[in-house]
Amino acid sequence: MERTYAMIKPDGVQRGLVGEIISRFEKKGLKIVGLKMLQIRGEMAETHYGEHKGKPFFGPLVDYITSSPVVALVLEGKDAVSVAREMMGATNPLKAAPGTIRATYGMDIGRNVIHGSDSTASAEREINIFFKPEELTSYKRELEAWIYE
Ligand code: D4T
Repeated sequence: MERTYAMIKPDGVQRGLVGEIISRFEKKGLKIVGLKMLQIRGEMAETHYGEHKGKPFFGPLVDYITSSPVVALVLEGKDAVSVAREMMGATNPLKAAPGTIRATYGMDIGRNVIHGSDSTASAEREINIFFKPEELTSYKRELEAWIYE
């Protein structure tokens, strides 16, 4: 089983999409093992988006991600990183496949509602930025046999 980091961005929270988005992950069968709301501040934003430092959209991206609370999630499941990314769709909501979260709820690349780790290495890095080890849970779901063969 793999773990991935997902984050409902400030626009998703402000627009009241938290429940609907979390519900999609739950219905898919991904297991929520970490969940919290937090306000991202400067240094944390720069650590998270460090790879984009120097790009023209970096400043607006940091302003946006720190503008209002986010909801941070750790999701567990078979191929969780790629499963969650597929559910989110392409970075630009106008290019995202129909039915994905970004295609369904987004209109602009700078307001794309959700973030998801793009590899298992990024997932580990991002989970460590946003969660302390003791904030993550490990539990058995009784319905596991109805989700996985
Ligand atoms: P995140 O990291 O938010 O899940 O997005 P992606 O992994 O899908 O895409 P990314 O890292 O390339 O971009 C990070 C973040 O920057 C915004 N962005 C990106 C933007 O505002 N303008 C741009 O031209 C690009 C490439 C959107 C997502």
